Amino acid sequence: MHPVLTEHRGTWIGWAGGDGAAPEPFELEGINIHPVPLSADELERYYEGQSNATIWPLYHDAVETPVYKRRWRDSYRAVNQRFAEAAADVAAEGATVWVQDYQLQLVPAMLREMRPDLRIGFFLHIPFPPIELFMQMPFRAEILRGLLGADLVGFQQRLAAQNFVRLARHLLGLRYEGQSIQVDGRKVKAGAFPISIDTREMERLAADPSVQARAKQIRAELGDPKTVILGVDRLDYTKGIELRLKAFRELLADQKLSVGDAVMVQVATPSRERVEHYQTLRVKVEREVGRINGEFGKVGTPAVHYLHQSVSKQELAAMYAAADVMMVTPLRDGMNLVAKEYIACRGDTGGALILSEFAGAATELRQAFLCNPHDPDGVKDALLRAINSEPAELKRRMRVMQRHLRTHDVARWARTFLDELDVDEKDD
Ligand code: GDG
Repeated sequence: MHPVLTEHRGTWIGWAGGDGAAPEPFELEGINIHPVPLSADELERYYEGQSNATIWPLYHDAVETPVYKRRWRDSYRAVNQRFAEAAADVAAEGATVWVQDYQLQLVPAMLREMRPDLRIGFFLHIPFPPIELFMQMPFRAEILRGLLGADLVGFQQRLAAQNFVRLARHLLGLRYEGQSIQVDGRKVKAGAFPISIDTREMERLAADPSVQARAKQIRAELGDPKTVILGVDRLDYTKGIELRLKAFRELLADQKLSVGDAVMVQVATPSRERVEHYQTLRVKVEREVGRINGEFGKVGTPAVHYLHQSVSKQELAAMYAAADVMMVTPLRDGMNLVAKEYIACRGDTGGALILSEFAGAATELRQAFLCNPHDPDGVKDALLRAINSEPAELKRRMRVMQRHLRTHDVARWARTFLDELDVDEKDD
């Protein structure tokens, strides 16, 4: 959101981080920052509970079982109300407010109630589930009404927007035409707005001589193998980290790959560490890494380099530039920006992207080596095809995807959404 906020001179209303009092509003790099506090109790119930142990797994096809607790729901309401009030206080007459993501789905309706003069947009960064799954949610109608408070509800994918309009009919009996829902005499539009990256900025960063030098150094430190395979994810069960490790282990066991020739680097950034699903996942991933290194590693030459830490943007760009194969294998992902960042960092040097069909990015990046992450043999096959492809073929694929990302960047994403929000107003 950073490049979007600098371009549009917006005010960012967001969680201050941590618990306790929030700092006074301040300005940073031309952006007005308006912090909103969460208490320790809200951090546990609203953020870790309702947002990340209920909504997050449910919206990601319930790949982990969602947990439903009434006290989490109450906290979600209270925090959404606080954000709505903060926006109502800050927004000028007739201003546009753009609400971001699943933690704030009640805000559009709450805000409309207080400030009917505002133009309200909502964007969901994660998938929106099909009706059958959404119907599990105990306060499903309230969430849906919350979202319908917006004038425009944006999703990463066309299918998600369709799930939403169908749900409005199914759950609330609302009429829709195309992607437009009739609500209390208003028109609420739904649409797909696939998010992207600041492509030029990422290309510039990767081309920086210090980043290029670091990329060479990383390869040397890995023992100059033929193939560097990279994974970069928040340590999250939706990202398919375990299945990627398993595919690599089986290829080593089948002797289709050998340690020394191929090495895997997995950056697993710490995330939501107090949520139980995440603690279980960490144990599983670390056990698998230990197993692979125990079975296939040699002294000084592990098969997998595992980093459970966050790295700098420069280091990340150097890793992308150093990697021959990038593995992005989520079981479900709204978009996946890592896939796009990797492509932007390749310059004209080729490289291969293995991409899950269940990532939003797969709709656009058709020249990736697409795979079904639920099929281990399919993942192994995609990895081998990527490793064994001709350099000219890899460059050709990469060039097509790079061209796409240069025009479809984050600025275009924001412009398209905000224009659509504006068009509606003129139509009214
Ligand atoms: C949600 C949706 C959607 C990761 N580790 C480090 C680091 N990162 C950066 C990556 C990338 C971002 O974090 C992760 O974005 P993703 O899109 O891959 O995934 P989520 O965090 O799940 O994001 C997703 C996205 O929202 C946007 O709408 O695409 O589907 O789930 O930018 O580079 N950055 C640094 N160090 C790290 O260790 N500096």
